[in-house]
Amino acid sequence: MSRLVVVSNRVATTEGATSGGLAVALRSGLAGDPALWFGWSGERVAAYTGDVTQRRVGDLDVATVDLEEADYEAYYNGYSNGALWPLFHSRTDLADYERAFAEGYRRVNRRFAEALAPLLQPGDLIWVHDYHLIPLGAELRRLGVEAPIGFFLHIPWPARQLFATLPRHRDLAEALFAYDLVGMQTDDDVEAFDSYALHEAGGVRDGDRVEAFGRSTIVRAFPIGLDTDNFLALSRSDEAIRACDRMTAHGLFRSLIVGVDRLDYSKGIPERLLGFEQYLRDHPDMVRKVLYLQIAPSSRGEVEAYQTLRANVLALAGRINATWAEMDHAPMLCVNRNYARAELAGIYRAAKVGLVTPLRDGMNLVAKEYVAAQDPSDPGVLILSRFAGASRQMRDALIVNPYSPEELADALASAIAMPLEERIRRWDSLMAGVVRDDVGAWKDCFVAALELARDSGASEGERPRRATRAFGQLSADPLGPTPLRLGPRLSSDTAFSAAGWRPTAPG
Ligand code: ADQ
Repeated sequence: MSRLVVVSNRVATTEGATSGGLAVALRSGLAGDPALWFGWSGERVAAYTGDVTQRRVGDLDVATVDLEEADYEAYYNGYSNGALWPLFHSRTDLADYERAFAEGYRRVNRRFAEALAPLLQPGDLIWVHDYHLIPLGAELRRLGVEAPIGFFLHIPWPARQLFATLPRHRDLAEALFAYDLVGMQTDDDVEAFDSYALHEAGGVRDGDRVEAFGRSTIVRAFPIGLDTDNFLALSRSDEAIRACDRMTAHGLFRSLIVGVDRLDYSKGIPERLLGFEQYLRDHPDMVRKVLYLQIAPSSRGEVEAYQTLRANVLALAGRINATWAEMDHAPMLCVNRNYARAELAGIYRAAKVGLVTPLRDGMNLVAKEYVAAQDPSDPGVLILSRFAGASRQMRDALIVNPYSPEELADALASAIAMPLEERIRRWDSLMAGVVRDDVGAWKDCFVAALELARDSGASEGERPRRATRAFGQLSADPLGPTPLRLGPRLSSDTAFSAAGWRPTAPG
């Protein structure tokens, strides 16, 4: 069996303050098979050393490097979270395109490649994750790495005209063609990528394969799932039951509405609060009958846009309570901290409504967690933004436009009044998808497709050259192209049936 080498910006082997969806997914997705997880340790040092720290965590090999302060600023805060994150979430107004950030991004990707390459063994499959590391594949190829390399983007791919606002956007898009396989969350993301590759870069699509920049790669959707078995076990734990009891007691005679998000502008928290305010305005008789709990721990607090967002959310929550609270009741609670996943499971279960209304989201695992935590005999209702990747699969949620406070208010009214029979019918269907398309299926499917991409052997010279130039280098790279072989086209059906799994058909 091949060893899987997973590379992500952060290596987060234990649940902690900075864990987001990617860390949660990888921790559970990697359990079981031989694997190495490589990435940043989370530590910052004055000057980069390139020293790799290796350790074993359970059955997982972990290798990390420290980042130097200047790299942290330029690569992490600057390019990754100050330019790519807002751009890929359609917030070009917040994107900061400084050339020094792009240089730091390129430098760290090169450093990661140089630190990782000596750890690779024959037969390894390499799987690179997310927007921090788009050029890593090209950097590894430049160092002569021949192993199959796949890439998965956890966040949305932006619309063509937005992507073109990024200086040197062609370099970034071209870097993806160093991979054997590129995975995105949804067909919408694949379409947006195609639009760029075909219309901006003069490429063509043939089945799953996209050819552009004189190279080709497979680009298709692999919707990520929940670590469902693990989450179900957590939701039966004493910690979950205690949290559920606590919230149920606190919300006695009231319907609990819950939102759980990292405090990020992509999650639509202020818009959601406006929707809740509209609901109270439209239904004054319900003011004492509902309690909205918004859990939103701070993330990326050093970035200005996040500080502004935090102030906005706290001001709105304050306004809602100032308007509607009475001496013995406040309609909402806004909590700025992390909870253990088991506690979250208990909180979800106590809530009659799960409000998941991002303005833009690659998938959104909170939506799936909310469904998994429900009591099958009395499940709550999921309200889900149409702009979350999850809405492509979870058609039995109440799908809303998060920009419209009236629509959010109407959805809240429908959810709170929904009869038990309809709640059970919707939940049954949602839960079937959460169980079937779990994180294990996602991983197996991606890895099977990556193996097929490698094994789809053909005669020498048929395969378009792989990217050998590093991100940002001139096309006339003196290293020149390396001729490689191109196999018969890998069809998506073959890839999925190889893993014995198909994604839920988008509605
Ligand atoms: P995120 O943007 O982090 O992930 P999401 O998928 O919702 O978004 O995952 C968040 C995770 O963090 C969930 O597992 C949730 O339980 C946890 N979490 C949130 N608030 C918490 C709190 N207060 N305490 C403890 N845990 C908390 C990125 C993309 C998503 C994509 C995932 C996975 O932005 O679109 O779904 O990667 O690919």
